[in-house]
This record gives sequence, structure tokens and C-alpha cells, in this order.
Amino acid sequence: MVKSVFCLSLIFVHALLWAYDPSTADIAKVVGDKGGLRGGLGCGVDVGTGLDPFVRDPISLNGPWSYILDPQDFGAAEFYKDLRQDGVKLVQHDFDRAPTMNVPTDWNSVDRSLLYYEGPMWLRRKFSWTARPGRRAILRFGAVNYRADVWLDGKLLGSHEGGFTPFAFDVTSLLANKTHSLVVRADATRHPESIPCMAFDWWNYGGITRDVALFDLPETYIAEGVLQCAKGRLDVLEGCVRLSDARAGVTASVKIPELDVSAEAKTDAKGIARFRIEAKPELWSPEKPRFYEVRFACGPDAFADQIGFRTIEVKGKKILLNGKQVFFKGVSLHNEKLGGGRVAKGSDAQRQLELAKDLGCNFLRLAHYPHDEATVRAAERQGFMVWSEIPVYWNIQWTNEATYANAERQLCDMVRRDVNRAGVVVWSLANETPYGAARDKFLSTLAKKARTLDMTRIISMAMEIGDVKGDVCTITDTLNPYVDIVSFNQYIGWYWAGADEAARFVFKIPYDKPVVISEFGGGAVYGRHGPKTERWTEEYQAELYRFNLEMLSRIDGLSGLTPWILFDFRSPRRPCPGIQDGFNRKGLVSEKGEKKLAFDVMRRFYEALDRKPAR
Ligand code: GCB
Repeated sequence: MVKSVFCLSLIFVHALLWAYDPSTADIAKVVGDKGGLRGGLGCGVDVGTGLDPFVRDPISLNGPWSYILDPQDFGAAEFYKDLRQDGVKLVQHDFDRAPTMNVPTDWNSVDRSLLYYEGPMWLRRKFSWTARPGRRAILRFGAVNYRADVWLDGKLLGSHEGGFTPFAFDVTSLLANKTHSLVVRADATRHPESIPCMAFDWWNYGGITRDVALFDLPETYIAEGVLQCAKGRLDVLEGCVRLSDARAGVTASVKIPELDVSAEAKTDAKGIARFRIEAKPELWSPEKPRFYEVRFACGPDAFADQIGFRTIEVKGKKILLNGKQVFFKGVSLHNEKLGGGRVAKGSDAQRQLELAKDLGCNFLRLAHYPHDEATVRAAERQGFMVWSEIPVYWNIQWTNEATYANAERQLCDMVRRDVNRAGVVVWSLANETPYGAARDKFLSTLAKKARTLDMTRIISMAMEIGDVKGDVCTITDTLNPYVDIVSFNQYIGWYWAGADEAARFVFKIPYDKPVVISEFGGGAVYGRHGPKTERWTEEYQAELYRFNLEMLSRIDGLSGLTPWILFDFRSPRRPCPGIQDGFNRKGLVSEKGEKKLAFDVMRRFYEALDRKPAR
């Protein structure tokens, strides 16, 4: 009963609190409009660039959290008040006697017996606080997978669904000069109405997987500060400051000391001040990832971010970065540590980024959900353009309104979190979804929403190959009109046809748009050698890459490739003993970081592209 009330309230929260319908497709206006997640039950706040641990100095609530497993979900029942409130103690659920794990972390990596545990799990952390009058306290979770219910000293702050985006609560009125108890019920159990849904090809690590931070802010603070090149303009920067409260007539400013430019504006009735600055910054590019310190200020509040400036556009079959044609020399990767476990801190992904550099990449497809902020920042610092996506994957409940609201909120939270990241050039909305009218309605609406959120980046979806007749593959997905680039996953040589057969296939793509192949590849076990006709050998995979590259190179308008995938990753769908052992083996590199033969095939292909003049 309590659980169904809880579920109902989630639906209610999604349906009611997502009333976010900006009237114009201008990012400077849109990101400034108030909207997004409220966290639930009247206590939450939306998370913008002003609530970013990288630009402020919040109090960290990372570190040891006590945890209690609850495999039969008893804690949600009234009887177990002790779990939620950390108050009355029943011996079997005593946090003080419970083991601890170091948050942020997924719980699956903490103990071998939890490898495939999906939840629920109860976690508690105590912290002390000294209250200061006239300040605001905001509690932010970088991500909890998948569902989080949060209590502070026994009071339910709210609930959040979606495992890869931040959420926050205003806890000002609850904090006093004392020790507080913060309790989270985290649950990664799959549900048919969720995003992702029941089936997907990765392990969806559960837990408080990203930073927990408490922001001590002025009473009215800058909730959002945004600055980037105006659409298609390399000499005009546009942006805004949005205050936490809808206060009109307050002066806000933005400044780039290095360029000696600044602007001031007064907030409107929504608490938004908009800026337009004429400036000619040195541009961000993969060859030279240039950043400027941008300072946002308003009254007693200020913060600075390192922001790069660039434009990204599509013209006919070409992708233009800063007005010049660019080819996405990419690779796909999961937000997983080499060997398994969710990336929890920036350095966890550093080796992956080095491998991608070594492969010759200038582009990363961060599959299949928003990756952690430290990785996105590290990627853009190292000169990678980034494709960022939400986990609308395979089949989901296309006609469920709450599922749609969830997808839209995840999209908005992703955009809002990374809007200042020059490296992020593609927002992708879905992966390999099955054809159908209900799907088309869902995803075309989502695509329109994406354009109202951000008209300066490329909108995409990774689709399926379409119709195959003889040797001709025709791209038929009815969603192509809604995206800027034609992207599809194709596995010729692996799920069908032999490694050396790909070269005979041709693609018919009836759209005047650039083509980015969002996946291709096949499996190989590192160190397994044999004839190139034998599956799972490195030779087979290398041969598959050679023939696929020959075939794909002939596509008119080919503008990028993100082979699947940089490294072997954990997937419970891949049990085959001695071959997969719980890992998807399509990596160009093993889960231990060892390069397979196909790595070199791909690297040489990108090297050769560099020697060719622009296509
Ligand atoms: C796909 C999916 C990806 C899988 C891959 C595979 O099309 O998009 O998530 O891991 O195929 O290995 O089959």
C-alpha cells in the first residue's frame, strides 16, 4: 500500500511538476526558464549550472555511508520506520551496526556477493552542520541509480527516478546546529515503465553512484549561468543568469577577464537576466581545446566556470565545427571502469580517454545514458567532441504518459547540466527503438522538445539499419526527418553475414543529411587467435572491421563513425563461459586494457583520414 502510494506520488510529481514549455527555441532564454525536476513533495529544486560542484565549493557528503540490504523491500512498509527515519531501532536494521561503503560507488562493486544485486538498498550518512542565518542550503545528488527516496532526520524530502542525472532538495529549513541523519533508499530494480526499461545490454550498477554535496549559498543564488556562441555566430556570445527566486529588477553580470569583455543586465519577472556580447574568442576545437574563465555574478553570489566557445552545425551532408567541415572520428564507450564498476570519479575514465586518443579519435559516443560530469569535462579538456544520450533504449512504454514525462525530464536535466560544455555537440534521444506509430509520436515529440531546449547543438537518435533486400540496405526509419544527422547501428559481419561479406553491401540513404554510423563491430576474446573466419578470434574481428570500413567509406555524406565499442563491458546478457564470462566482447580493447588486433585497423583508418583533404 505504502509502495503504491509512493508510485502514485512519483507519477504525480512527474506529471504535475514538469510544466516546462518554453515558447522560443533560444537556449539563452530556455535554460533560464524555470522548470525541470523539483525532486518531489514540494521540497526539491531544479539543478542548473549554478548547482555544479565543479564551479562551487560545496560540502562533500561523500565517504562512508552505512548500508542495509533489503531484498524483499520490507523497509518501505510502515513497520520498518527505523530504516527510513533512522529513529526507533530494531536490532535487525541498525545502521550503527551496518557495514559501510564509500560513496560515490555502485554497490555491485563493493562486495562480490552483490555483483548482480538490483536493490533496494538503504544507505545512511550522518553529518553535522552549523546554521548561518540568511543562507540557503541545497542538497544535491549527482546521480542515484535508479530510484531514490531521500529522508533527512526522518522527513521525506522527495523521490527521484532516473539513474544518470542530478537532483536536489532545498533543506534550509531542516538544518540546525546538530548532527543530521541523511537516509536514502536506492533501488535499481527494473520496471516496465522505467527508462531504461526491462532489457538492455549492460549492467546497470545500483547505488549512489555520483557525488553527494551540500551547497551553502546566499538566500537568493545564481541557479543558472550560461554563455556560449550564438547560433551560427563566431563573434557573438549569448547567455543568461537565472536566479533561484523569480526576482525582477536585480542586476546580474557576466565577465570574461581574458577577453576584457563583460555585460550587465537586469532580471525579468522570472528572475532571468539575458546577455549578448560581441567578442571574438579563440575557438574551442579538438586540435586546440581552448577555455576561458567566465564569471557570473549577482548580488552576494558569484561563480566562475571554464567555458569553451564553438559552433556546431549541419549543412546538407556536412557537419561544420566553427564553420569548417569536420569528421567525427569516434568510438563508443560505457561509463564503466575497465574491468567493471561504474565510473565514480574523473580519474576512473582517464585510461579510457587515453585509449580513445591513441585510437585517433576526436569524438566519443557516451553510451547509453549521460556519463558523469568529471568524464564529460575531462573529455572536452582533452579535445573530444561528445555525443551525449538518454537511456531511451530498445522497447519502452511508448504510450505511457509518465514514461514520456520521465524521458523528457532526463533529457532536460542532461541538457541543463552540460549546457556550458563546448565539447558536447550532439544530444541523442534514443537507441535502436522498434518501428511503430506510438514510438514515432513519443520520439518526435521528444525531438521537438530537444530543439526548444537547445537549438545550437545537433539532435540525433541511433536507429536501426532499415530494409535489407539483397545487397541493398535502405534507411527507412520514419524518425529521420526529426533529427539533424542520420545515425544507425549496423552489425553486418556479426549478427548476420560473415566478416568478409560486408564490402558487397550498399546503403541507400534518402536524406540530405550527414551520416554518422553510431555502431558497428563484432566480438573477440583478447588473446584468442585463429583463422579470420573463426568467430571470437581477434583475427575475425579485425577482418570484420576491414570489410565494414570499406563498405561504410562508400556512403555518400559519411561524416562520422562510433564503432561499438572501445572496451569490453559487463553485461549479464553475455554469459557464455570461457568466451564472454559476463562481458560484451565487442571491445577494441579488453576489460583489462589490452588492445585487440581490430584496434590497429581502426587506428590506421583514422590516420588515413587525417592525411586526406576534407571530404
Ligand atoms: C546494439 C546496442 C548495444 C549493444 C550492441 C551489441 O545495437 O545498441 O547497446 O551492446 O548492439 O553488442 O549487440
